[in-house]
Amino acid sequence: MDKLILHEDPLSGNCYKIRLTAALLGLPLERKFYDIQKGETRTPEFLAQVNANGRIPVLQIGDKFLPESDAACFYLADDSALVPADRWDRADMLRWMFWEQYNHEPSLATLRYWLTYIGADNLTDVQRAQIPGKRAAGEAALKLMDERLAGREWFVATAVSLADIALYAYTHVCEPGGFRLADYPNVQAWIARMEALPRFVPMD
Ligand SMILES: N[C@@H](CCC(=O)N[C@@H](CS)C(=O)NCC(=O)O)C(=O)O
Repeated sequence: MDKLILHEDPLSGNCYKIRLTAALLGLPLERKFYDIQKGETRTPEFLAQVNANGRIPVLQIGDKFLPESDAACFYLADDSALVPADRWDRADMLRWMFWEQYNHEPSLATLRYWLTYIGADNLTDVQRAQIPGKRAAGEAALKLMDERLAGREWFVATAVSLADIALYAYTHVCEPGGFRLADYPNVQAWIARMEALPRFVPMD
């Protein structure tokens, strides 16, 4: 495989997904850091060379740049056991990854970012007005995860896959966003299983 460079901000769970995938696969990854709070992903250089969408993570593979965390995880894991061989299971894995991006990350990750990094006192009125809706959506997402994990170890089939990695990234750090993991015991047990995986690395 070509040299891999992760353009990232270590506070981002989306970036961590890629780092965790590489670690579980034993793939070396160089890291290049940006501070999103200082707008470092919005400079003309970044927009021209790394990602015209102005966001991290971006996985650089040789001279190619791949934005979108779940696409980057897929690139790394495509030929590994983190992507199920069975056609149905592979589609089921993608189902959970798309759901993570549309229903899970926009509530759990956003509330963590707003309340931990921006700070409740610095939010705009528009952001403050969105908190109850995002809290309800996050609780609904955690409940759905807890129900899915009843009587099973992993989100898809019987082995850890990219679906687990994508969902773990912002679930295990959701409490500063105002969520209570103790209300979701199956999710808590799954978090412990993730953290016991060989070659697991924690978020910075
Ligand atoms: N869907 C994208 C989301 C990327 C994203 O929202 N990145 C955030 C950090 S997690 C970012 O770069 N924010 C800085 C900005 O928008 O200026 C993914 O999964 O990679």
